[in-house]
Amino acid sequence: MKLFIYHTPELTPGSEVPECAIAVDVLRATTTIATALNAGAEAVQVFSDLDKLMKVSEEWQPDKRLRAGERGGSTVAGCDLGNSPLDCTPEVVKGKRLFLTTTNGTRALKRVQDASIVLAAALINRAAVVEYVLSQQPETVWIVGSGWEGSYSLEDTVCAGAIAHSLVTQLNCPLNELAGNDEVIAAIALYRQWQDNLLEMFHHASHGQRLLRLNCHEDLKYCSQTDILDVLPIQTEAGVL
Ligand code: 3SL
Repeated sequence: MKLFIYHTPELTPGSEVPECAIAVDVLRATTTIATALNAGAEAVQVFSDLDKLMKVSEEWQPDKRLRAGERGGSTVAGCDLGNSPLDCTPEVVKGKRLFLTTTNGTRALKRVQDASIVLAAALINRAAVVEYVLSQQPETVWIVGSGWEGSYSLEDTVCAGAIAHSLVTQLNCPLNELAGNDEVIAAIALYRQWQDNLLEMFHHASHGQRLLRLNCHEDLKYCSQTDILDVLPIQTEAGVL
């Protein structure tokens, strides 16, 4: 297995896709997706475009759908939900399809949607994702961070490092055997530095700061937990998670 980490969708190589792609947006899209599915959502369908989301979801029975939209951290007018994982309780999402658009996370998922295996990972479901990847043994794996509008984000890299750290530990192989690019080594080092203080790191990160300004303290706390949900958001043939 060769593992590559790309910090943003824009940094992935041209038209290629890997056998297995893992999209990461710890703050907060992939954390929200994992939480919604764990709480019994029927599926999560992601869109980079709001108008398309509105059009496609219109065809769905109103009591079976939830429109979730975020731009700049805030809820989009006309949507039922924003992008807070804390809103995805069983009472709200059970049995419903979530139609989700966010600033960056849904773009990362769209970029890798043609890979044979597409997963959405966050810290909260890291172990479930790693276990699945190890069971499939794909030749090439990409972890793609969402970043923020094309630039690097600390929290996605630390999550990529958490996944890479767990893979290299469980494969019990030399790091350079697994690492397909230097980003893998750097991300693991970042995770090992901060693994016991992830919430503190989120408070330093630029998007963490942005969310704190929007009073999302509890979101940061929730998103900084590791391995708390045994849920695998995986793209089906119908193109939903
Ligand atoms: O950029 C994204 O996709 C979002 O996750 C951003 S936010 O955390 O909802 O502000």
